[in-house]
Formats: sequence, structure tokens, C-alpha cells
Amino acid sequence: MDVTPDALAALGWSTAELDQIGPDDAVLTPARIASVHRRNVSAITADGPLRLVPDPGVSTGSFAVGDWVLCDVEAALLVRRLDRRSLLQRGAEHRTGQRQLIAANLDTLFIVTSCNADFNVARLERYLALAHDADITPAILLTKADQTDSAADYIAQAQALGADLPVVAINAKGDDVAQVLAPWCGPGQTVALVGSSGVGKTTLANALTGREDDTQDIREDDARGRHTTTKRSLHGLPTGGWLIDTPGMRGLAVADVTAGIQATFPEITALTDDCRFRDCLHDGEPGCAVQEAVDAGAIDPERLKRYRKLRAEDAQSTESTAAIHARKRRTAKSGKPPARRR
Ligand SMILES: Nc1nc2c(ncn2[C@@H]2O[C@H](COP(=O)(O)OP(=O)(O)O)[C@@H](O)[C@H]2O)c(=O)[nH]1
Ligand SMILES: [Mg+2]
Repeated sequence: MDVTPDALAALGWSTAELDQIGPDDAVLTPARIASVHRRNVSAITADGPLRLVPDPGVSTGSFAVGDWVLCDVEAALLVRRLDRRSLLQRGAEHRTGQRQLIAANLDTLFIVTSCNADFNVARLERYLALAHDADITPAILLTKADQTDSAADYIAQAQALGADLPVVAINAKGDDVAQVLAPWCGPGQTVALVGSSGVGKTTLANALTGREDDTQDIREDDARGRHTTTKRSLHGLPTGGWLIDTPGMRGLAVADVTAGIQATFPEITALTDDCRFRDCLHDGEPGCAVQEAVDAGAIDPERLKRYRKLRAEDAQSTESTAAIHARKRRTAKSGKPPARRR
């Protein structure tokens, strides 16, 4: 590989990628995918941007913004995708059970909420479960700190969700945004913003990139593929980091994120092995170690309630996804669609 490691590191290249390179790959060039199109992908190499076409039969839909790939620059061919360090996906689509790729190789997920009525602990826990499940380190940004007298209360509530969890109260319209968020946006670091509409994601993104994007809310799901402004893409930041736009993260269904939920509620997960029943639901079963901890005042009963609700929702969606896949397998076997139930 004829590129200096520094130039690649600036794009987010790490030992995780380097470890996947063998002697046979010496003729290939690493590139990071900046956006995905129908027939090709835009990518960035240490030498600059280029368009790449995958092998015939390989859909561009199998690539995500932020992916590392190896390419043949002369032939403009995408040869191979490297394993991802992290992958943000959208919950399974209802009809097909397919999960949509949102962004790959993110280091930090900025979970954005405001110091006002948008603030909701249960929603933050959902985003945390999503981040943990995707192997992305979360950080909570509390915007509109300039519009409240009780920023400290919001900070305390958010900090209660994890002692190591970074929590930052901020005025997204202030002129110190890039400076305050610099610890996560340094050279080679990749971030994304998620959160409800109106919390300040576009304002923050503009402050980070130095661009002027419309702060109007964009429509994310359009069945007919209109509103092409919603394309996900990778943007370089003046601080040396990278920001991935993530339209399409609006729907916040939790499905198949069991591991993420466990990581979000560590104080509960740590006790589940001590329950008498392996499949204990911590809902009044005898010998429940979690309930005992609640009774002893060691676990917040509201946390337990929210944990149970999230687990139940996750289990249900995971089950329905499994059912969709099973139906597809049956269809594939018999060669005809299953009889429709009336
Ligand atoms: N005062 C103040 N206004 C903010 C802040 N963050 C966002 N806004 C305003 O809230 C509105 C919605 O912001 P926008 O960035 O479009 O939110 P998005 O929907 O998450 O992208 C805009 O009018 C912003 O100017 C903040 O921290 N302080
Ligand atoms: Mg916006």
C-alpha cells in the first residue's frame, strides 16, 4: 500500500482495519465510503475522492457510509469491504424484515435532546441501547441550555444513566460548539447526531462543519424515493474529524438490540444470573435477585420498569422479524408464496 499511515489515519483508519490487510492486498488502495448511490459509491482515498463500482452482482445497498473498502483505483473497482468496527442500523422494515444500514465505523453517537419538554429518560435509554448494540460510544448533548435555569437538573438526570457517560449541556447556537465538542471530533474520529426533530441536530451539524444547511426538518421516509436531500453522507470537519448525516434514524423501534439493552442497564444485568429462574422477567417471580435489589433500595424501581418495557418490546419485534424470515425461507423452499390467512 503506497499511502502513508497518517493520511489514512486522518480518514479514520485504525489498527482494526490494518489488521485485516494481507500481503495479497498490497496492490489495493483503502478508501472510505462517503455516500452510496444506486450504481456506485463515492469514496475518499488518501489521495482524494473517487467513484467506485462494486463487482457485478454485488448491490451498492450492502455498503454503508463510513465503510472501509479496498479498491483498484485504475479500474475504479470496489474489491472488498473490511469488517466494521461499529454499525448503526435501522430496525427491521415491517414487510421484509430487512435492516437498513445507516452508518459504519462511527466512534461516537451524539444523542441530542433539549433542556425542555423533549427531555425523556426512557427515550435516552432507547438511544443508548441502540448505540451500545451498534458498538458506538454514546455521548448525550443537552441543547437549549441557554433557555433554562435548570440545566444542572437535566445534566444530573442524564448522568444518572451512566457514570462514564459523557453529558454536555450546550447552546447549539453559541459560537463555542466546535470547541466544546472537540474532544469527540478530533483527527480521524467519526461522529453522528441522533435525536428528535427540533432539538438542534442541524444547528449543531452546521456549527461543526462550518456549513449552512437548512434547519428545516427534512422528510426522511418517502416511499417513492423523492426528497433526495435525505442522502446520508460523510463530511469532513475543520477539527479533523468526520460527521455522518443520518436521516432515516427517526423511527426508533428497538428490535434485535438485546445486547445493547443489557449494556444500557448494567446494574440490572449484573444481577440476572442470581435469579432463581434463568428466564426470570423480574416481575414478581420468587427468588428474583433484581426485585430484592429494588426492595433493598439498590436499584431504582422506575429503571426496572423501563428495562422490562424495553426488553418486552425488543423481544416482540425480534420475534416478528424471525417470523418474517421463517416465512421467506418457506416461500423460497416451496417456490410459491404461502397461502394467505383470511
Ligand atoms: N436558543 C437555542 N435555540 C436552539 C438551540 N438548538 C436549536 N435551536 C433552535 O431550535 C430550532 C430547531 O433546530 P434544528 O437544528 O433545526 O433541529 P433539528 O430538527 O434537530 O435539526 C431552530 O430554530 C434552532 O435555531 C439551542 O441550543 N439554543
Ligand atoms: Mg434537522
